[in-house]
Amino acid sequence: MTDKQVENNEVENEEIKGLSRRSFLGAGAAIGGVGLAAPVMTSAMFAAQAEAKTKEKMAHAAAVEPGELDEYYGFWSGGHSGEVRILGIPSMRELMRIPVFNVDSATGWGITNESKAILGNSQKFMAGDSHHPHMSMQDGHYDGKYVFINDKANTRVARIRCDVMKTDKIIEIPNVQAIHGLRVQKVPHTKYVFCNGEYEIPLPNDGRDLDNVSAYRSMFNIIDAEKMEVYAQVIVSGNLDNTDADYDGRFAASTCYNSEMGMNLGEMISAERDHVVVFDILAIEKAVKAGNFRTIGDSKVPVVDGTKENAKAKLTRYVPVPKSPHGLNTSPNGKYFVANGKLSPTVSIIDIKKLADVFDKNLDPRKAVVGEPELGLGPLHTAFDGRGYAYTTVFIDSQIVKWNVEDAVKAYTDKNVKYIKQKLDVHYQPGHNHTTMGETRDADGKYLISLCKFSKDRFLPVGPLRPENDQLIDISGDEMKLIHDGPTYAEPHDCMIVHRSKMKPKKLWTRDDPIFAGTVAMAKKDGVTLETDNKIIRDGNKVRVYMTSVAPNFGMTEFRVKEGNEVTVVVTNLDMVEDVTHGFCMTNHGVQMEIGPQATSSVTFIADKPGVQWYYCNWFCHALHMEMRGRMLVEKA
Ligand code: K7E
Ligand code: CUA
Repeated sequence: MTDKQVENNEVENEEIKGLSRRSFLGAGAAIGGVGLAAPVMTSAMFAAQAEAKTKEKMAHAAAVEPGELDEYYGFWSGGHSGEVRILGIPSMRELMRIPVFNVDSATGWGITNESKAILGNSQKFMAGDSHHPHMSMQDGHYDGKYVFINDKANTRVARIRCDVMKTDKIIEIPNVQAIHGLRVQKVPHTKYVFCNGEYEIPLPNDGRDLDNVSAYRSMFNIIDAEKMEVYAQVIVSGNLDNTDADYDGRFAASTCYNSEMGMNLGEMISAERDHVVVFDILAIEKAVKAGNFRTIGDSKVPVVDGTKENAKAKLTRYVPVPKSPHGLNTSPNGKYFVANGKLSPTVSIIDIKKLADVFDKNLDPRKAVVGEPELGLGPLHTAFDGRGYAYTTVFIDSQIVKWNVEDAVKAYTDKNVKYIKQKLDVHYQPGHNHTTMGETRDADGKYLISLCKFSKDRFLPVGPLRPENDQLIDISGDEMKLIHDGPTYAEPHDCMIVHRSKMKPKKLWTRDDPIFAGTVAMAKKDGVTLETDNKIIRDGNKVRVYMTSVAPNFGMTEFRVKEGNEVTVVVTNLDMVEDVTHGFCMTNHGVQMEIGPQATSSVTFIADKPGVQWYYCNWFCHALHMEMRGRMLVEKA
């Protein structure tokens, strides 16, 4: 055992004897260890856990009964699983998974022609790392229309349509590497999605300047939300992390670490201060309209210079904050940006009104910082309840800190003012947290989710790879109360919680849905009416098989092709019944897909095996679901 592990296990044992977790994790942090090693489960630990469970059960009595509906939809990112998940809050029941950057066997995402058309050139990646799901807004209120999400792994941004809960656009962002922080413009509406290119690279990154580190840059990206095109990019000094927008429609702000432009850890954390970069979106729009931009390589995207050295352009300002800040969150009253210290035990409160003076009257940017409360070790992200309180995750201390924002501002000049209201242990090491409606004007302060990176002893051990722990906390009263442990698979970095009144998902597809418009056009060319026809079109080596489905039948129970034919099967689900989804699976061909009620889906494969190949419906649809199948007869070439 290493020293760290020994200490960690001792610490776990102390916890059972009743010592506070805070003191031991604090001690672990003090010697530089974060206490991450998984403990060995002892019977005493199981007993302690059972006791804790009973307590939590009592608190949980207020949760959702079977058959009842949740009050909120939660959109969870799926981290390096590449997907998005929908949970009901407060039950924490997982309602749906939306494949985005991953390949999904159940729905055929990444397999069907419709999904490949959306994935475009990037379908070759088959992997992704989704961090930040955020919903479009109208005047600072969720509009229930889209959820946007980044792919850090392959530098992409995707859009999910909330009427059908499917991804409808995915774009690759040029000239940058690793899209990380992502938020939407809140006011006047989500015209733009803001996202950060995290890693600095040469511009263009075509093999030049490999060793010329001083030429590396990272950029802030402004995406047209409706067109899903990059509107403009802003070169910055340092590399960007998280971002958020104001409630006035003028500023976005990003945390910026590595102002040193270092290439390794030691170099990256040498300076005492890094920055929050503030972007004047209106000034950037003006610069683009005036043609004050350049383009890079083959990309046509306007690129403007927002580096620290180019201060005279007034596109950006750099607010110094303690080194390596991480989360950036706007208070729902629109007054403050809060930058979370990560390596500093503080968060920096930036007065958004004063930022106008920083840009317009040359006020010293540091003067916009109006509070820097000390909260604990490793502050990462902050959420708000709409009643003046903020909730910050402190990673190393494994806690949520509830603090009063205005009191923290007062404490900046009057050390006697207390601002911390409560510290709650969470299990363990939280990253993001999120309150109900908390990133909008409608923050209602009912629930808080703590997305804990480690579950350790909270669940039955399932091998070396453990679930994470998304904890539900009741924040409606004076005190935060932990009411539910939610194991989750890798790795929900972030979530957003929207009241159900904002959502109007469809029950059936409409036949003119743009997601399958391409397939409808192909059928039209073939003279096929999808809603009535069961037809085979032979086009040289290509065969297109059009069939309908009505539970428990495919419109075609056999079709004949030649070995080596490229076969496209198009299925139109004529069922009008809510929740009757069919599937199509061609055995031994790696082909399957979902066809929702009134939808059309298609898939293309090579019939490379002579003989009888059965296809079947793989979404349970009817008492005779097992019988819903047919034969592809493949003649030897
Ligand atoms: Cu803090 Cu990618 Cu939002 Cu993870 S980031 S925690
Ligand atoms: Cu159709 Cu199962």
